[in-house]
Amino acid sequence: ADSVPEEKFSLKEVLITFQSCLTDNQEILTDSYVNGWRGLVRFMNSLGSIFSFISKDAVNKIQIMVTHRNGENGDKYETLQSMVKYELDNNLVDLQRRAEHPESGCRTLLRLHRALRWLELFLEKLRTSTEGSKTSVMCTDAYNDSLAQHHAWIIRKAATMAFCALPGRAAFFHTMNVGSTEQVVAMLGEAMPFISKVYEITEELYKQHNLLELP
Ligand code: 1Q0
Repeated sequence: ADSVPEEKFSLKEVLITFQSCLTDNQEILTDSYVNGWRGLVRFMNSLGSIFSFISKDAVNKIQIMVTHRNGENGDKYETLQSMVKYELDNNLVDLQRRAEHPESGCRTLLRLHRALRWLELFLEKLRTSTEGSKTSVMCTDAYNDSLAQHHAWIIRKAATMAFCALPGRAAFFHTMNVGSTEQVVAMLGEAMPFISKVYEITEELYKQHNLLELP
């Protein structure tokens, strides 16, 4: 599946993946969702090894989802909606504390879902930023308004320190390999609605089933 040559890597393809997550009846395809994260992790790895403690965790969660998908009941994991139904109906989710099912699809995906909120906030800041804006500040603000609430102090500290190593806005846009600043801004404007939509639908699904605080 990973046949795109390294030098052609563009963040545009990654962000467009989130568009292909949505089915006609507003369900979210697990494979596309996971592929979107895979591409983001690849991009993050190109930013330097200081982010490897983050990508390690992300890769671990991606792998858990792939294992569910490749398992005996893989078809039950085709969409996030079918996954939630299957795992809840069969008591495969630890609801109070981590116990028999520490790697349920529901709790694993919740971590990626929370990170998607960070991505949404960060991309919107990048899109509306100006030449003097600092990526590290935008990234930290986005993090504090989303993921940080769910992280222990030590992780918040490590994450905030890593963000300081982000390249400046111009270099960051260059690494995205999308083209001029105008093209980056246009691409972000195009991709954002899909990311927001995927986030919203997942949030609603988790809220309906009372899964937003899974341990
Ligand atoms: C470019 C900078 C990347 C910033 C990524 C922000 C996320 C910071 C998260 C730091 C925490 C990672 C360490 C482990 C945390 C876990 O404890 C936590 C909870 O899991 P658990 O099992 O302990 O309950 N895990 C998480 O919260 C999941 C974190 C997943 C992070 C996935 C990040 C993927 C990479 C994204 C790079 C995107 C760059 C996009 C730039 C776009 C530019 C247009």
